[in-house]
Formats: sequence, C-alpha cells, structure tokens
Amino acid sequence: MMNRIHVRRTVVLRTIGVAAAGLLLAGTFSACTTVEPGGGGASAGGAGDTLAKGEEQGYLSVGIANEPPYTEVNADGSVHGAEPDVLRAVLKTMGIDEIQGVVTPYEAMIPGLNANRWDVIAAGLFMKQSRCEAVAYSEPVIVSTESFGTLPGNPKGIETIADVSENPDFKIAVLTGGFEEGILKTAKIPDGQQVLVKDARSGMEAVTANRADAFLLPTLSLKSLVEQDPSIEVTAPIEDAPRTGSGAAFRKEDTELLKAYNKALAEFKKTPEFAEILTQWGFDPTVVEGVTAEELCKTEG
Ligand code: 6CS
Repeated sequence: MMNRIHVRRTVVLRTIGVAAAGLLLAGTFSACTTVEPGGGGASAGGAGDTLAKGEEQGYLSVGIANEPPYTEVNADGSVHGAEPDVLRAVLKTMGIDEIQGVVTPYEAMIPGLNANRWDVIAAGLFMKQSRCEAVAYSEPVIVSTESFGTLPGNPKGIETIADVSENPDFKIAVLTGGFEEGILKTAKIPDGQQVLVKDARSGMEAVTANRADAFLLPTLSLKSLVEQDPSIEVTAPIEDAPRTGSGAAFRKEDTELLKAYNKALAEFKKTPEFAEILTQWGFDPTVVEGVTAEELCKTEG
C-alpha cells in the first residue's frame, strides 16, 4: 500500500530488528522517544544546510506524535498518517527518499527541532502566533476542526468553548502544551478547569473515569479514538474554536529548505496523489485550497 517511513528510536533498537522493535515500540509510544545525543537525532551539519544534508544522506528525521489520522505508528515501526505521508511524497520529488520518525509529545516538538534532534516536524502541529515565531512553517497541508469527546449522550451538554467559560465547574482534559490548552488559555478559562494529559488515550480515560467532563482534541483524532473504543462520543466541530491548520515545520534558518519545499508542495498539491493521501486519512483536500500559512499564523496563542 504505502511506502514505509521507519521510526528511528535509539541506536539500540536498530540492532534488535523490526519485530522486536515493534514489540518495544508498541509498549512505550506514549513516552517521549529520546534520540541518542550525537548518534540518533538529526545528524550534524551547520545551521541552515539541512536541505544539502538531506540530499547527501538521503533522508531527513521528522518529529512525530502517534495520533491518527495526523500521524500513526504501526507495530512494525513504520510511520503513516496524513502529515508524514505528504512530507515523504513531497521530499521524494526533491530527491530525498527517506524520512526517519522520532516520536515525541507535541510540547517537545519545537524545542527538539531547534535543538537539532530532528530536522522537520510533520505531526499536525497546528499553526498559531507563538509557534510561527519559533519555527518556519510550510504552506498548510491540512485544515481541521476541534471537538469535545464526552460520555455518551453528552450529559453536561458541552458543545462550545463558551459553555466551558460559562460553567466554572466544568473540567476539560487537554494535552500538555497542545493547541487545545492554548485555546482554553486564550479564552481565559482558569487552570483549575483544565485537566492536563500526556496523550490522546489518557484524555479519553480522564473522561471515562469522570476526572474530566470532556476532552478537547481535533475532531478526526477523537473519531479515530472512538473507532478503537466507543466509550466516549464526539461532538460536532466546535463553532467558537479557532480554525486549525498545519504543514511541515522547519528551523527558521533553513530558508533554502523551506523555499524548495514550498515550491515542491505547490506542485504536489496539483496532483491526484495529494488528494488521495488526505482523503485516505479522512481529510477533505478541498478545504486547504487557498489557505495560507500567513493566515493561520494569525491564530492567537
Ligand atoms: O497542534 C497541536 O498541539 C495539536 N495537534 C494535534 C494534531 N493534536 C493535538 C495537539 O494538541
């Protein structure tokens, strides 16, 4: 079906072989995947020459999460998902055939990129002012929406951000350092109403264990969770939540790579393959048409 992008975790893993790596991976994906300093992460190379390095070594390392349909890591270590699949396809047109994934929480993606632990982020890391100041985003690949995951029947009737700010006893689970935590902060919802969780599964458990009244996450991520475990239900896209969008994120100094990538991405978006990848992961490819990074970088937070 799809080309495989191999997860590179630590040097150790490579010698164990894929099957054992798969077992190891499955057990520990929620934890931040550390990359051996100097060995595993983005290989050396001066600031701003990541394009040349990628062309030379034949791959770039990519910071990813494990939150389908944005990113999905299989037991055999291969990485899929809308964002890595588009990144890989576009880089291939630029002569860089491989991507090596490093799994990390959203809050660690930008610090890791700027610390040279990976070369690019492709995980559905949504654009907003603070992030656009810290990294150089490509033009958007995905535009998406946010929803609440609630107990069946949505007993508290939580459907909007306003519902949360008007009900101080409502508790909302959000990923630490995630875009959704930013939404609540921008809406001035007190920390006391926020239940910070480390990943999507923990967010769902916070709701089913009544530690939170709802879990705020992208609509399609919640739907993917419910496919596995229907113990929560997903509200319609939240009308008063900001529009979200994402693309590949590079270090600011990688201006050549960004320029070359945006040029190749613009061409790739005209191909049926682009629409096929997004559709396959449940995204409507027409929604991103005409949307720019400049526009999405205006999102507060
Ligand atoms: O950009 C973010 O921080 C959010 N993006 C996704 C795809 N899931 C949750 C995360 O908080």
